[in-house]
Amino acid sequence: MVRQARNALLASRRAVLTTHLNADGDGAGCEAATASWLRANGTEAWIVNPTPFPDMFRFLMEREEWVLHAGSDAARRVCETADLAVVLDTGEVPRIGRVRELIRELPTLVIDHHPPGDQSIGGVSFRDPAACATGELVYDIIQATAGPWNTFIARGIYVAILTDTGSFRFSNATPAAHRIAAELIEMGVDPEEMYERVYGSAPLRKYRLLERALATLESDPETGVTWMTVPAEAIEEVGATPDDLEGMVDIPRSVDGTEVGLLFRTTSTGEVKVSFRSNGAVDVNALARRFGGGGHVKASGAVVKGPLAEAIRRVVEETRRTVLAARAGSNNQGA
Ligand SMILES: [Mn+2]
Repeated sequence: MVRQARNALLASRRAVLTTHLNADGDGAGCEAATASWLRANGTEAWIVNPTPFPDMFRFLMEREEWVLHAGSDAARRVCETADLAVVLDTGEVPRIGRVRELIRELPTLVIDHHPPGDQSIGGVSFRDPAACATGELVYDIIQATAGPWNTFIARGIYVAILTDTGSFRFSNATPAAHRIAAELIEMGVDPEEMYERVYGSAPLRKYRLLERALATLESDPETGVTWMTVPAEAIEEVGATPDDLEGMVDIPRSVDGTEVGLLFRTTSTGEVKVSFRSNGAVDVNALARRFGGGGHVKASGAVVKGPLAEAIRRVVEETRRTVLAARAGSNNQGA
């Protein structure tokens, strides 16, 4: 699979790279690294994302001009004349939004570490759910080609792995994740600098938003359900971007005694987006599915009908019931 992916990349003269909506460090880091590596190999690489390239990851780009806005004439021209589309960190059609139309006619290579869903993007695919990040797969491709490596390639892959492993704290912080990080540090990546750039600073508006959200923090100590709301007015007032909400659900989850942490916010269509985080006793994938959503056992999401107060009441109530049922189940098993 590595060889097939590498061959597809090296055969391309002009490639369009993309990733999922609201690119994270893995998506953006893989794009920055792959663009630099392809350019070093003589392929004209461009980045066209369904939502704007995140400001916080711009420092990873060797040249900012390689990033094109999906709605621009330049992006349309590049997609019309490219010979390959590379989809990174997702393999699902709905996750690439408006870019789907732009790359519809192009041969496509998917490089991803998510388990395949039911709306897979066709073409050549290099997928491995055991990889800690898509950055691990990009690393494998570049190693299989013996580089060439440069600072931008190394930093992009380092940040991809750093962010997807929660700074090497999650269960996907595998020996491979650490080994690759070690190699990249030997190539000159400065871990302290990368941490500072990614986590060490945030725009003031992010803290203003957090202040407003924290004022809504509530907890039911009996069941260990803790929830917080990001008020729509606050998002508007501070001019928050999706990056500013990143990681906020970890606050209710991290409150002492919490089994399930919930984060609520209204969407532009008036529906309510819910993020579920479990500390282990409750399967929040199953819980989110009851509201038409889903995800992983410890992290999931759903979009439910408004109004907000009613959505909170319903979801909190169902979550409480689920925690009590899980407790009863484990008590029975113990008896
Ligand atoms: Mn990822």
